[in-house]
Amino acid sequence: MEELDKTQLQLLKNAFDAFDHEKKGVISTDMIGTILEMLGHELDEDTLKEIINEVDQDGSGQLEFSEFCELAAKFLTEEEEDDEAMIKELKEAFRLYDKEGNGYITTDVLKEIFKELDNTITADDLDTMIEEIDSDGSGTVDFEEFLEVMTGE
Ligand SMILES: [Ca+2]
Ligand SMILES: [Ca+2]
Repeated sequence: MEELDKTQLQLLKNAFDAFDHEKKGVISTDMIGTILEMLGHELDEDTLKEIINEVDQDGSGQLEFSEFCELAAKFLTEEEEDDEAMIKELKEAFRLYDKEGNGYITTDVLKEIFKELDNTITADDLDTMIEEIDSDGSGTVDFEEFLEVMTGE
């Protein structure tokens, strides 16, 4: 199961509580079709049954909150991320590498990152890649340059 972040969890908790009218800590699987429809997923009965069987792991006919999260994760993670969310994630990734908060990553650090991602990469390949990425030849990669690499634009 994909991890949900804190904001998503909070939203799910609110949604769960809203459907759990009687505050039993469970919602009936009969609700699932309705919930998914509200989220913009119209499923035929068979698909719906399959999904319910899959998420209702203890077969109780009701979804406990953890099962509900499982269900949501299936649909939330299928959604295309919008650009804004992606840029935010990349910014966070960039910050991880830019440990001193300089606003740039040195090309040496970037080489290390590429080597970690692909240990078959040759030094020549690396140099070529870095040359392309560091388009102004400053020896450092700022966020703009980093973004271009990651989004392939
Ligand atoms: Ca259950
Ligand atoms: Ca540069």
